[in-house]
Amino acid sequence: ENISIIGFPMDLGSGRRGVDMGPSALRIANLERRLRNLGYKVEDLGDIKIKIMEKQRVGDPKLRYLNEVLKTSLTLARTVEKVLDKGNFPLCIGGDHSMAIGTIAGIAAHCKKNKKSLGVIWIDAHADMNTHETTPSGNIHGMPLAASMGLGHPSLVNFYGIKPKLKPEHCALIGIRSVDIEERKNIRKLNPAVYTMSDVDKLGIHRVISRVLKQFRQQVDHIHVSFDVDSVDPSIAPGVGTPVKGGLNYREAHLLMETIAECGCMSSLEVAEVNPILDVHNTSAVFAAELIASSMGQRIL
Ligand code: DIR
Ligand code: MN
Ligand code: MN
Ligand code: MN
Repeated sequence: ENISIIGFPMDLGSGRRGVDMGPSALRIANLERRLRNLGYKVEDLGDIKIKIMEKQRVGDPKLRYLNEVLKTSLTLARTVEKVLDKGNFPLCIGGDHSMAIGTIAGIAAHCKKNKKSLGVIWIDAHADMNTHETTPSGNIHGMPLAASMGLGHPSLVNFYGIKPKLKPEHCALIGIRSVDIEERKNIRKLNPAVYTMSDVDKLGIHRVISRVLKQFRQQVDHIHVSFDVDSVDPSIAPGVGTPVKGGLNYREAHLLMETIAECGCMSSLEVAEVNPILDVHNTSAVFAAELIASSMGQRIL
């Protein structure tokens, strides 16, 4: 199998600077070599061009940097769609989580052409289900999941001409522990499966992911995993856009990804929110690269 790496050095969607260096940090953590060692053919398509914040206008304070987010997401969506159309596995590395707008759009377009149904496993401390009406920050990285399911600003919801891109019953969130008050209403309205950290504590991560995979294997043809590295506890991964206490521990995170690999049913992956500025010796990117390897089949024995 061939993997195509796509870098998306975006920080316009988040409140803190530095996640634009995520793709570099992951490459420096030897992402490509780790995947080659697993037997894959890997091509790195490089980074999608994004204008620096200093050259941008904020615009609407409830949809900060919307124009540049839309413009660059279009290039990302086209690239992802092309990679899937030629039969390769897209591995998108970010960048803040607004990248999911483009990634999911490209996947949805590929699925539509090929009459496949799409499922998304969203692993994150946050639900990313705000809209311009509920956001407390105006940061677009808090909105991509709601937008993909058809809720939010028309420019995001109608993006790439597919609406909705994802059905809520084909979406599962795992690791959630920080949800804004108004955002809760959006979650209730759309009603995807949500496994909070409390659920992970009670059920165990293996039971949680097994349940999701069992359902998705029966109901969808393409499983996309959207992994926000802040799902992991900041004691292990401090270099993330928005650290939140009480996340997945080292083995929970690996077991989660190993179980996804065992299923053999993941068709695309994106890894978001690595922020080397907040990191210590690139440990979070190294950890993220290890997790990617686990999800692609790296085993202890
Ligand atoms: C918060 C933080 N819910 C917001 N969101 C995210 O600004 O909408 N942080 N995604 O990673
Ligand atoms: Mn996120
Ligand atoms: Mn997050
Ligand atoms: Mn269905």
